Amino acid sequence: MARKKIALIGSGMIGGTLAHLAAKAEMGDVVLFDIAEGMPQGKALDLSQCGPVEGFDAKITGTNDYADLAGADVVIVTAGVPRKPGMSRDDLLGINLSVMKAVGEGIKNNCPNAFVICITNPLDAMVWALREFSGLPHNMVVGMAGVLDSARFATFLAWEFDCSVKDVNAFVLGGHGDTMVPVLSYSTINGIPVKDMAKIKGIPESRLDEIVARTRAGGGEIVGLLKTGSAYYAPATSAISMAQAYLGDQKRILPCASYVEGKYGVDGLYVGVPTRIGAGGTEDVIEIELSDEEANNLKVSVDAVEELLDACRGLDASLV
Ligand code: A3D
Repeated sequence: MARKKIALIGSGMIGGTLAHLAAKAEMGDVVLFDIAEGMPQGKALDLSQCGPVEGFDAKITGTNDYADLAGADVVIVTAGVPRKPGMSRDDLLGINLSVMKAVGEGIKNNCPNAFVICITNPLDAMVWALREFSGLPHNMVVGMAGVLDSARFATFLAWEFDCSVKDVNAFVLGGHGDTMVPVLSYSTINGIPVKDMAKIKGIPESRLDEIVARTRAGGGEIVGLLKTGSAYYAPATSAISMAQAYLGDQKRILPCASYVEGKYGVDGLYVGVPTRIGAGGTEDVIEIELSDEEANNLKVSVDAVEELLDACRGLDASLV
């Protein structure tokens, strides 16, 4: 059987990390694409030379030509610009929307059968626009945010409870922005609800509120420290877990920005929801019961995504 082909559109900080992780896990051959000339080729050469040391078999190439993406099984999109301190994700809308147009057309013309994972911000609007521009079926285009946001939430909970991150199951819904909804009622420490664990440990609810707030602002905290860009290690590894779920038909239930039609009171939007990923792409959206407060928070988040889509439509008349 031929090796799978993983195409990475955008070869910057996340793109390069994705290439390393994909090659190291021998997910398939990797093609790094970027508009910057020489950069994807240089990273591909450098990464190829990790092979003998790390012992992986994967062909890694770099290109500026969309034709080299032909036949890709998975495409992960990070093309665009990241945040700098003082910027919100929404500040990236105009520039990254035009990037999504070029990328969507490149996918449509060269690898229309791929499973496409978008990471470019503002995520929920960009994944929607990418789907529109590429014309791929909705189940084959998904956004990565929830796995990362949940990982941030889980990290902070593990630190607070002084327990292994492996035992924390943390849950975040909604858009990937300051309105995201970390859901404590579905978050557990190996099955023990987080609120019960807090009582056992004598941790006040106000402390859990602080952890929720830190999770919401988790990306900005890293931007503020790095000063030159945004997080890349955890975003990359999160997208890799989604790609592996697709390639291995793993049927994993992961929080992803998926196309929601009818569930959660949402009609025709990409928003962060628990999603089953397998060989059929995003195969199912799981609608969980929410408290009134959680449902209201989700509505605020969904409204914020709607506003961004209206802004996209205002910028590009081909979007309806
Ligand atoms: P960066 O290191 O700047 O890489 C982006 C790359 O895209 C650069 O190499 C550019 O040359 C390239 N590029 C720009 N325009 C095009 C184009 N038209 N076609 C192909 N390539 C192009 O950024 P990064 O890797 O740190 O971040 C990439 C994106 O991910 C940004 O939009 C971030 O905001 C976003 N991001 C999202 C999350 C989520 O959780 C959703 C987390 C972290 C970053």
